[in-house]
Amino acid sequence: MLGRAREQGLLRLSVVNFRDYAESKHKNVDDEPYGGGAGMLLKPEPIYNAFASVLGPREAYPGKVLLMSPQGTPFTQRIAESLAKEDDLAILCGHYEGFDERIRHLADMELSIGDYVLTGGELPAMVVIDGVCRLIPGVLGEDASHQADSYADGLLEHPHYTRPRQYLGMDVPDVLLSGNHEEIRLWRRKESLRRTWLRRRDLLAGADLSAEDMKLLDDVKREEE
Ligand code: 4HQ
Repeated sequence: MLGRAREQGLLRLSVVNFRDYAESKHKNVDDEPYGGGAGMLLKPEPIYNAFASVLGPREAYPGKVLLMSPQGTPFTQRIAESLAKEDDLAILCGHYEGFDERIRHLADMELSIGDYVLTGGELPAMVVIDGVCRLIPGVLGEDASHQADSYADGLLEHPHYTRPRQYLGMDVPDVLLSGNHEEIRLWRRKESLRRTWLRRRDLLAGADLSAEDMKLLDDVKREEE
């Protein structure tokens, strides 16, 4: 999807290798921590030099600068939506165990993709790129299919079915074949609430639920007791 978006001119994406901006003749981008301890740290100069060479003075950069780190703000659909409104984004990341604290000063926002530790920030950066770019108008195609996604309204998605009607003894729910659009809407909303209640009860606190939702959720709770 992102490859097509680039071809269509909906998106410009480039990767900069900060090793090319290392100062020493050995092109080293990491060094030992002051105070001792295991592991190496990413040095600030290659990142600062790369930024200035490619994007110009930091204070003149018009977009948001992101830094990938498990210590960051959790990356959510809400954050993806706000980043998708920006014309320019820069993401700082690398393959390293940690970075010099002064690298943080380049960033507007530190983002985490989850509570686990990876070997580098490249995959987290790609996750953010994917989550943000699919929200750019035209990238997913004409239908606004992301509107119905999990999290778009704070709830998990209802179950989906396609042909065949029967498979390995598993039937498509009758209501989906009924042609009754109001009944289908209610069933989907209820199953969306059921999934969220069973799998991610924490999300219900932040979802804005209508009076109808509250009634459906009551039914779900009674059925799941
Ligand atoms: N890393 N969310 C370690 C991550 C990470 C995450 C990036 C690996 C930072 C120092 N980034 N480096 N989780 O695990 O964003």
